[in-house]
Amino acid sequence: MPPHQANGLPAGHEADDYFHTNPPPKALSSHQSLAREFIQYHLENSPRRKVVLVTSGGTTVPLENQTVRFIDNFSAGTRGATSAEYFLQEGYAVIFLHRQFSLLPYSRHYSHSTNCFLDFMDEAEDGRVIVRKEYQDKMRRVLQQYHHAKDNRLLLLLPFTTVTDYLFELRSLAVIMQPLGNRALFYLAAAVSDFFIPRERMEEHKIQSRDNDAGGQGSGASRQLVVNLDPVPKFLSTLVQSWAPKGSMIVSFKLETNPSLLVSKAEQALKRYHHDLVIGNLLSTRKWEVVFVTSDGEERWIRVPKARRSKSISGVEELVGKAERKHGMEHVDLEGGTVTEG
Ligand code: 9Z3
Repeated sequence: MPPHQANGLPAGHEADDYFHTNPPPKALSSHQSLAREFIQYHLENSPRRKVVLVTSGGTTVPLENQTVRFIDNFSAGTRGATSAEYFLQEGYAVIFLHRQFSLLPYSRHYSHSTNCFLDFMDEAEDGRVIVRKEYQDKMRRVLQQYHHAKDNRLLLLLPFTTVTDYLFELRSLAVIMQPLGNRALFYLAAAVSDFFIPRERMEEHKIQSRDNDAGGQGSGASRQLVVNLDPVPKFLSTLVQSWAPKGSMIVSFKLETNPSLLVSKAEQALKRYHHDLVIGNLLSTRKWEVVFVTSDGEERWIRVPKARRSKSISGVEELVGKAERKHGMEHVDLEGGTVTEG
């Protein structure tokens, strides 16, 4: 018997209803074809290849169908993009489902305001544009890894924007990944909105301020915009129960701001969804500490020591060890240690 939701419907029903009443993203069928080809390629060419779906970045909740305003979820995509690089290093093929324009594996080193690519470049005496001497070694390493991933078709980049796009994509990808069986891993680092506006209640056009209404200015409460959001169905239970391949490993992230809630919320999620692992993090310390919470009651903190805190924590190596133990796989050891226990 599938577990029941607060509204009395079995877990899958709420999600089914969601997909009938909200429109799929325009790119869904082209993304499905790309993902099918990607999985097929790896099944045929390297049948032992493990494939991870990494989700990354925040989902939006549009307030209008022709969207001018939207609610956003916090996430730059650092965790997802960094983790994808480490999964690639560990020999995984990666489907990177990411918020459009958020950070991407490899290019993340040279994008965004703090890492503007122009600051890494120079003009040589003969007028050629070159990489500055002090950045050559690192950029060569990043470039080699990037080319390795590209040349071996190990990285598939698929963008989403809204929470509805995200859920349609997640469902399709999980189903497409079914032939992988226990070689599939789900690493759900995207920051997914808990609330949304259902299609039938969404304004078509830009919401007007009351100033524009015939009959005058309006003030105070009459000019407030009251937004009424519904809860997003608990898709994680449906992912675990029916979309994902049997025997696959499913890892979700839990983001909190209140330290006293983090571990209990992670435990609650595991009890509710019956997946493998919740990686908890706090907004303020997420770059150097995470907690692994497993259904057997294990609570394990992984910390980057103070001296190395300029590096982002990924936790992937620890996780890969767990996945391999779960499936009795041999471990392929690759360099690039990221985490240290503290
Ligand atoms: C996370 O907790 C991620 O680690 C961060 C990464 C969003 C904090 P950045 O991209 O940040 O490096 O800037 N993701 C949150 C996952 C989430 O929203 N989980 C939901 C939940 O726990 C659905 S699985 O309810």
